[in-house]
Amino acid sequence: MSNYSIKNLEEYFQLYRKSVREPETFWEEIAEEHFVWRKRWTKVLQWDFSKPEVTWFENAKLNITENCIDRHLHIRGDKTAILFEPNDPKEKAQHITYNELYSRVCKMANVLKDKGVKKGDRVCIYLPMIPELAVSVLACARIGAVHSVVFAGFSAQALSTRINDSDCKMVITSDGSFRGSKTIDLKGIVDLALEECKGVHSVLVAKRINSEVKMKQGRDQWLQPLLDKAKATYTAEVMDAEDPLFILYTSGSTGKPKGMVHSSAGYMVYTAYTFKNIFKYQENDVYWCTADIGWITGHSYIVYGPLANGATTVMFEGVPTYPHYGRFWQIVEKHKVNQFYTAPTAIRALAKESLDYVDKHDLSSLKVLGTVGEPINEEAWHWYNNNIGKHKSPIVDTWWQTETGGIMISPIPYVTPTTPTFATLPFIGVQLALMDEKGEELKGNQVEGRLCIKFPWPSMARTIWGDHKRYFDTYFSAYDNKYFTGDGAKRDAVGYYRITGRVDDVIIVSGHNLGTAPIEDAINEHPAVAESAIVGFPHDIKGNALYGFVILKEIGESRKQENLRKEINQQITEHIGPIAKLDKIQFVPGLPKTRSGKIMRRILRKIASGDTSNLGDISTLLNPEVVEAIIEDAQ
Ligand code: 6R9
Repeated sequence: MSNYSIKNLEEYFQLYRKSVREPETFWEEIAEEHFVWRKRWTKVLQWDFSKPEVTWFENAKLNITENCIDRHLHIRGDKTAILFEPNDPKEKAQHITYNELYSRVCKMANVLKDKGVKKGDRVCIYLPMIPELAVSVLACARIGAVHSVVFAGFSAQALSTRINDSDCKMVITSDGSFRGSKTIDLKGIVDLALEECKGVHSVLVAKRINSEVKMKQGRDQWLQPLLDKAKATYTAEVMDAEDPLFILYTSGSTGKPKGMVHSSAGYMVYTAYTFKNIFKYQENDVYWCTADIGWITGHSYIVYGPLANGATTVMFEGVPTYPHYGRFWQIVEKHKVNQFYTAPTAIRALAKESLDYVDKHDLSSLKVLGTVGEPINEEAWHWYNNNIGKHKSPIVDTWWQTETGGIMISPIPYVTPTTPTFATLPFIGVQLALMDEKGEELKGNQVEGRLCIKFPWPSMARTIWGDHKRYFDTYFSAYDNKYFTGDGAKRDAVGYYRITGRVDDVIIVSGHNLGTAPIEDAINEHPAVAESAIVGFPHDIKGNALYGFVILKEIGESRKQENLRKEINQQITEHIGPIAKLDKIQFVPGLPKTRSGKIMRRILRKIASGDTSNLGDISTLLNPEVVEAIIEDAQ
């Protein structure tokens, strides 16, 4: 058991050294002692980053749901696996035990099988944060189908692109969703999306908001009656270690979203091991991650990591601000939450409000606090530490990505001394490198560069669905034999890492990754628009907000321009979703470009953040005169 739970700093360093010196032995021991396998592996690791090809636990057989559910039944069958807290505090919470989860997942698995879903088929899940979402994910895994969860805030167009990219046969959705005081017509969005998706033969619809929806004959069916008739047992499909478990889309610097493909065995081992140590989960703790399962954080640290450890994991349907700013703290008190994991943007939004919302609640159950998704600023860190953790719950600032599958840099609570805004040390097995502009690795401390990873870890994505070349080009071509993260980082005097932010064209808004290219594509489709460029600028709550510089085909009068601003945001909402709306739109006569025609975003970023004092050398621009004009008019 010892390697599975890290007790002090010395042990961390010892294990870290072992994981670097003998990575195969290290991971083999973890895999052997803490998981159930149908068949043992023949080789722990094979890798070649020049292709890139990575295989963990080659030839092993397993089913992740046997590890997340079945093996717990005889020891903790009556323990709550999923604690569902609805959007409306007046609606009762649901405690779904491991026994119940088993039968719900098996019933769902039988429904999927009956509808013709086979091992390897892709199933799109477009559901709000209701138990059916976790159940559908696990049911896919149980029958060996590859789930592709699409966050239920994405538009019809974003949904259809994702469905078509991975050729999904089926969509699981609901009539609608509750979000704070609003309801969202999810089924309507699916109907619209499916006009573009010829490969989808069936749609299963969970009932959540009891709205009137149109059901297309021969394609759409209500889920519940099918579940009622289904058998409550299902023998798990035997999967190969490297069989894809799921696809999850993430934004890229260029147009199309990237369908990151995750494996079965490596993903399971790494998410379970990180969960146990980074949240210091103890039997009977109640753990709550506020993310949505539509993002990687929800996959790894609401569903798979916690359940593989037999944990009680809270699933919250609502938003932090409804019906009031104390909703999170009310839930912590109500369910006596021990580990609480959220995003800096939520902390900043709540920190703006009166402390009464916090102080009304007993938060003494909390033992560990976590953050993820973007760099946490010092002020938010202290607010979290003072008012939520009361200086007694360590904050784990966890850095990782959709691509990494699990947490890569983080303190270990009660083990690693924390420093505000530092994600601190690499997790066991994670070999980081900082690279300079010339492509050399920066050795020693007190250096800053581009963050890379130079050795495989079990939960790394294996490819981009349908485009292995893009996988290589995006992550493995910048530096020989290294995975490039897209982030910049500093290593301080004691070897702690601080993430400085993206160095590519991805902008993180409220913790959501947004690529500039798809937003620009959406804007450019407006008939009045000639060209556009999006940059991020600092925002108190969202971390970054979006600033659009737009060239119109004709400069109209200002009233018309106001309407255009609305239409442009409407266009973005339709193409991507409301999360990508622009905070500011400036109509400009031109965009600063290099002689090779590349937009100089560096200059636009400075203008957007109001810092025009030092724009650097603009003499190399094709059109330096537009810079003056843009500055004059900047908002
Ligand atoms: C898990 C997740 C990944 C990008 C990543 C980085 C940023 C995430 C962070 C952080 C600073 C942290 N990021 N955690 N930056 N400190 N603790 O968020 O995955 O949605 O793919 O985003 O988020 O820029 O590259 P994903």
